Amino acid sequence: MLYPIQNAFRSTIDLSGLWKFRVDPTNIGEQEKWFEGFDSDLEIAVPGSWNEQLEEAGLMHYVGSAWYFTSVTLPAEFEGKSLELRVGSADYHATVWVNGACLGENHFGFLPFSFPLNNHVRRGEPLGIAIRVNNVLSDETIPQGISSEQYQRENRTREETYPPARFDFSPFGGLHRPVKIVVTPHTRVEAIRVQTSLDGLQGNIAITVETSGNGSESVLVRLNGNGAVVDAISPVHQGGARFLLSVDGCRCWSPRDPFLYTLSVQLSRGEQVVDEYSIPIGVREFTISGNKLLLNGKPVYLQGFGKHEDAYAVGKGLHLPLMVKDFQIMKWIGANSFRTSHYPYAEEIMSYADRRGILVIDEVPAVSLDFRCVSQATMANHKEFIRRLVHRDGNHPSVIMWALGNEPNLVGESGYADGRGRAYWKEIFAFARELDPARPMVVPNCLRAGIDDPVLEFSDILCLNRYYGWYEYPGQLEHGLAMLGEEMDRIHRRYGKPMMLTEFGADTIPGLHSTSDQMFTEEFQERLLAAYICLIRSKGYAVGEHVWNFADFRTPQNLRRVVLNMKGVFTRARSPKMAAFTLRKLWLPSSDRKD
Ligand code: BDP
Repeated sequence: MLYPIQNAFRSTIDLSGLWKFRVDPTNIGEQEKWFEGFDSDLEIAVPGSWNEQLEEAGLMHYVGSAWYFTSVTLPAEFEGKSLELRVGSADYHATVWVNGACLGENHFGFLPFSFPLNNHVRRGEPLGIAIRVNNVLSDETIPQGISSEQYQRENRTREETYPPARFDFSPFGGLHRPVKIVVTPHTRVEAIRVQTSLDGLQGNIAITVETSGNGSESVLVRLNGNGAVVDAISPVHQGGARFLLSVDGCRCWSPRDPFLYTLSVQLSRGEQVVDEYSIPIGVREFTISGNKLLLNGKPVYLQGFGKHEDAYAVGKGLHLPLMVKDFQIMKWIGANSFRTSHYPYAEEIMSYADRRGILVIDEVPAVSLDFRCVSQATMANHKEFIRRLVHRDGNHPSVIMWALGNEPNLVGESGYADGRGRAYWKEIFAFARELDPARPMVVPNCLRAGIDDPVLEFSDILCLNRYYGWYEYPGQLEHGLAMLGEEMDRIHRRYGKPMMLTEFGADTIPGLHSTSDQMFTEEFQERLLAAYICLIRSKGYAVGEHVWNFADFRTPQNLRRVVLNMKGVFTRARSPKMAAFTLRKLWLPSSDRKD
């Protein structure tokens, strides 16, 4: 699904702002026709989670349905155009009505979806838009949910969280990304897929264009940038066209020089151009060779963070000043990469990563799958999620690999590796590779799933999340590190692939200090991170280190968390803890440092 843009053929109306809001804990809204509009004293900012915005209205831990309503009158100039209502993301389920008519539902959180609007628009009359969002998860959804009863049944009362969740981030609800009306020609460019590779100094760009509507006859693609213009034209055949463009003396995209060419795609009928869509294209090649990751043929070592979309008041909503700040911090500290743990981030963030030259591991929110509860329906949702994500993010040069999930079998079920888990992952990896044969695929492994975890067999890079010195051997750093070093070697011997630590870290209360090793102090975090990094770098097969986490983030309530997961190197408000300065010394090459 193409990102909405504005040009001579296309337009958008951004409906970000304050919407009417009403919670519906007993699900009476549909019966009472709230989709036609409703009375409420509450307004809510879109984008944004309802939890912290409306904490005082009792919504901090709310799990259930809530309704959003706004209205807009479209200018007459849009007549004759195709109109769609596009929601950037709604977590986790949404049903959309316009002027009382149900347009449809969406069950894929963190991803955009849209519905055609034309049949509902009347000249000069307002469009009433109602969206019911529900943040309840189940065994079948991605991510999976859990209930309090389930925790009790399994006798896991000390692990129970409120609200109940299978993962360690707050299951915030709401319209988390902008809602837009997208105005395009009826005959248009529907999708563009770009894959780039290098042949010496020549950049090759394979382009697939899909069109929709009637009467388009030809597609022109033109790549422009760095003094070069390359183009090609093709008749539309079976609703699309394919191209292979080459640029000699290509200016490759890399973190040091995140250069973007502009690819414009023009659709014509006879001599008349009927639509145009332009995207920035980074030409680059990311491959694995032996125990090395190569970007444009040169070894690259990943240093950075697992992150979250999480901030005060806005919750998981897109917050552009925070996005800019986070990237400034990543550059300041010398990070070259991050993982979108544990779900796809906003499209705006992915495009910004392209422009800022940050490498991204793009993650599907199959977090902590519990294979006792995985069904065919879970698998079907998982695959559909991957399909939509590859479609959404496949053109970003910053996206160097896909994480198809995170820490399966966190519950440590003994039967997981015996065939069912393997069959599941085999199918998921094969499905994903068909969609994107070029990018490596991984799933970070957790200690509880063990060394037999089938994701280690199928991942192109062995990704480990390890907490020795914290959850295991708490406070005993030396012992923990010895265990880690031994385990890394064992896993590498067995699977023979490059390895990275996708998570390691320690909860840290800013301002807490100690002259001896003491968990939760700033010194302990600093020492743990530096010691892990030293160990990781001593392994010739290691290709990266991602600290858990970039910043403190809100979690469901449980006895392991004092409101937040405090493993951030920065606080939730983005002030640095001591470890930030140590990481900066380790990460920022002296040539890049301004001090
Ligand atoms: C890992 C999870 C991550 C948690 C982290 C932690 O992947 O989501 O936040 O542990 O406990 O297992 O801090």
